[in-house]
Amino acid sequence: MAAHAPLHWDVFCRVVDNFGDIGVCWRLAADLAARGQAVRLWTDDASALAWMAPGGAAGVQVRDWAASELAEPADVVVEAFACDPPDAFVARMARRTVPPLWLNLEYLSAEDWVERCHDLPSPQLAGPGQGLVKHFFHPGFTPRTGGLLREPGLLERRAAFDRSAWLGAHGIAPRAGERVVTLFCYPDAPLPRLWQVLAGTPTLVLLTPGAAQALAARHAPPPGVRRHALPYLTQSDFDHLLWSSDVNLVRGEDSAVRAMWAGVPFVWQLYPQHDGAHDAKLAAFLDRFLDGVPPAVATPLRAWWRAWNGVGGDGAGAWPEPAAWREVCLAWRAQLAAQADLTTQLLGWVERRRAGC
Ligand code: TRH
Repeated sequence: MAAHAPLHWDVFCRVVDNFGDIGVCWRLAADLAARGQAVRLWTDDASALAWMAPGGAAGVQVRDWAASELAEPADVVVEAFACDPPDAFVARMARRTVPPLWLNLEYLSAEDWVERCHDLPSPQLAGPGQGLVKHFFHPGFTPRTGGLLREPGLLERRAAFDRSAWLGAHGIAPRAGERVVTLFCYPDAPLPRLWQVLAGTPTLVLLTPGAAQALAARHAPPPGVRRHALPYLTQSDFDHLLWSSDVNLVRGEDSAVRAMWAGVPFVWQLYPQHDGAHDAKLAAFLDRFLDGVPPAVATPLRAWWRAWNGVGGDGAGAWPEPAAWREVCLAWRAQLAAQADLTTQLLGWVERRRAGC
């Protein structure tokens, strides 16, 4: 891992809803700090960090959003998901002799336009930041994007993981021959469809708190399918949960990326958008994920993922054969792991900009 000049970073995170905003920002802040950077994470709601990262991280200061109005800007400002840092802070940025580098960290998408928009400058022609240039930093699945968060050593830890020990330590006891499925979904997930596809194979479903447990309380599973309610886990143990399962149903953005690093069959329920934009995002991802995959796997997967996301997939039936499905996920992970991770790219981008490149 190349050494990078230790800089000061301000990461701004406004919690819109759910856990992904703070989940992504925390993961980025902790990864930067682990690489020697000093990070202030400014957020309007740090409450989820109490269970997501109860021990915090060396080098990360979690600060209240409002206090940033009086703060002196750092060397690099990361505005997550266009959350608009306070005007007073931005005005200070503009007044600095050497203005900070300013990035807008965008939401994850597999759509083609992402590659065209990644790293585009946005000169601020008016307002408190007049004269500054903000750049768009797009995470993504190809080398012409900003990549995905993947902290150093993650895949090595994954390879060394002891599933049985972790499950046992957390009071989770799959029976012999029982498939383990993790469910992390939105309230509109069509759970009866999941019960239908699980029926007939002994399965232990691990239910994350919130929507998954609420849905499973309303819809009893078929015979042979057992439910186990989980507490909120730390981000590190959430990874271990994904690594302990045979199939992961994940949602949003960050848990989907973590499911890809798990190398286990997964289904992604995208954050539902009222204008149906998640349909296009889903289609774009599936086109990349299933590119070159045999129809025996690609066809049922695409149908089922579309049905799970409520965008068609009426013919959705059984899942693909597990070993073939797992091979697709392992090949996808290998393809992603061959690309520079997001934090490495971000650090390189900052160094180039500060060197005037
Ligand atoms: O919670 P989400 O639906 O967050 C969403 C998405 O990020 C979406 O892109 C965004 O627009 C919206 O928020 C505002 O799903 P996501 O992205 O997977 O974030 C969940 C985070 O919570 C992730 O970092 C994993 C973490 N987590 C734990 O650490 N432990 C747990 O027990 C659970 C259930 C989640």
